[in-house]
Amino acid sequence: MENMEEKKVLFSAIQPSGILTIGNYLGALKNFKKLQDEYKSIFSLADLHTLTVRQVPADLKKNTYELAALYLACGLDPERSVIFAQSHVPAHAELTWILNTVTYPGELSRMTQFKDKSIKHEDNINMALMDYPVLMAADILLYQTELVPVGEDQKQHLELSRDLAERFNNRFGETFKVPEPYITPSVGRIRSLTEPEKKMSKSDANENGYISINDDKDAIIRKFKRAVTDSDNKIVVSPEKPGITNLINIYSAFTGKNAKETELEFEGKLYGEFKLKVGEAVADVIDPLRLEKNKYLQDKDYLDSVLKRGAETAQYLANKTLRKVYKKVGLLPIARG
Ligand code: LTN
Repeated sequence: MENMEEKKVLFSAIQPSGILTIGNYLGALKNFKKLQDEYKSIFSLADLHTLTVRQVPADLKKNTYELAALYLACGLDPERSVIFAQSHVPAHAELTWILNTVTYPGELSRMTQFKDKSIKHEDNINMALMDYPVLMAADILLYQTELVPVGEDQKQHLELSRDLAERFNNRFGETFKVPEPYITPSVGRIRSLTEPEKKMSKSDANENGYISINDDKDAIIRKFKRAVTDSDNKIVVSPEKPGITNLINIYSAFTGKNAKETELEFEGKLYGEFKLKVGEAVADVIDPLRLEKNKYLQDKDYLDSVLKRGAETAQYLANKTLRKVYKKVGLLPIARG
């Protein structure tokens, strides 16, 4: 951690809410290792966020280990990054309470994700679901974070984090750094393999629509073989060819070639051959990743020890900010001695 002082603080988190797709991989996990080199990086498992929709407790537990193992398989190094479970650091819930005192219900009920999830989970529209963005602001602000890698779907939440930081600072004096979005290199939206008009999603009822991190090589290749295309045989990016465009984007993202190079490489080739090549390119990355993750998963004691160590560092950093906040708002410190 040489020159730690000069590096900016970067915070990111993923929810342990089940299957991750190659969309999640490309949008977040793939960049983690590089971010770890360039920033003072903090990577959390956002388990408290996951509770905002109904969970089977045993599954949540399993998914949390899965995600921790996946972080490590992606190359995150507990010696260099802070890797921890959100619920292990009480300051996240504590700062959420304070931030709630400067948050208006209107700004939360207007959030796109809240509205979407309220439709999807209409039998369980709970207060925590609405408060989700405030918990996220607490995650970020506790570490005096400067940079937050965000995809399109979380931009609105980061904007709220910035508003809350500024509002608190204005009311109580300079306390929080105001975080900036870190624009992740765009991979283009990864779409469903069966309905390319839709985003690739793990909640898709049709398993052939998405590639999960847990798919093995055979499953990956089979799903790409079945991917929906169209009836002419041109491998080019075009709004009229959402299926082929999606496959080109996926191939580009996994091989590092751009769309033009990909088009040239497959000029005059048949769809069948192209689909196989896309499947192989994806499997070349995802298969080793899955095996590595499963190796980590076999050693729960090691995973526990990584999370324990991360929680200790995170608690130390978070409590520094929380103490400042409590003092600013006028809460009594605990008497010493
Ligand atoms: N809401 C995010 C996960 C998340 C997060 C964060 C991301 C929770 N806390 C703080 C960045 C910073 C998601 O579901 N993608």
